Amino acid sequence: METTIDLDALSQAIARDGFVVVPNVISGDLLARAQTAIERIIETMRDEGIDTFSETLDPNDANLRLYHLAAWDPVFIELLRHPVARALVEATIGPQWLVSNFTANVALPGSGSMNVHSDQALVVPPPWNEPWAMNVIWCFDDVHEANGATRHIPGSQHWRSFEEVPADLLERSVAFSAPAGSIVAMEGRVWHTSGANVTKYERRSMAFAYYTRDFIRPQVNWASVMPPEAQEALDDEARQILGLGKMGNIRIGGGLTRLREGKLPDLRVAPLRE
Ligand SMILES: O=C(O)CCC(=O)C(=O)O
Repeated sequence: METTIDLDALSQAIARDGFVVVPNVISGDLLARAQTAIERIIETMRDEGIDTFSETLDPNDANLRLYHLAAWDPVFIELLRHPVARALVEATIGPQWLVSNFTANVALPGSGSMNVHSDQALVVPPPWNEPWAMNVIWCFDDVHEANGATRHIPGSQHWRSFEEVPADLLERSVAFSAPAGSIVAMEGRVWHTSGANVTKYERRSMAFAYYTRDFIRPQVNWASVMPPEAQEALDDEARQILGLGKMGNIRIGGGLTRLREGKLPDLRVAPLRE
């Protein structure tokens, strides 16, 4: 089914509500490749004895945590650059961004909620005045409350400091609901958590593409987690969004160095240079 996507309306919804659910962003071959890649990663992790249980995040091992998706399969680079994801990220946090992290959480029956958190609070100290981070959540299964869909706290994008964060977070939380192939585009200040999967047989597979402004150090050091052959297969733009160029934080300063030429730097749009 062809769906018309009104990017302006979606960006306005994010600015107003902190998130938007966009159905039918992927389908057919691309959705199938992403689902298959998730299965393959789980299988490989099991074969290689890599633990899928993240004790620091989840209450039990019914959540399978898959890290560094972009290092495992090129389909995830494709998702990171998907035009809808990209347009919403850029409308929300601006054109200069890096991929901070890309993980999957496959919640099996019996999985429970992790601690409620905001992703921006994980990487930037308060005050959280503007959205400097954005999660594009890819739904590879139909997700709903009973199978543990991500839950968010309405209005929490307005909290500026830890003092404003109430104690009854889980009670205030509301589950997203979306068919497979949807994204939930959620700005970084929205407090959220995984839901509990209380179904008997349903699995819930979701992946979290986490983007931050380029002056924030990414959560993952892609140069370290990505095998050399996977890095060599990347094109220039993929290297750039994963922060794999030779240089690190030079974009803002790049503008200042041109002061000597008598030009005022435009700090907002100074190009990324190596
Ligand atoms: O799995 C979910 O629904 C939420 C995951 C999440 O927020 C995280 O991994 O930081």
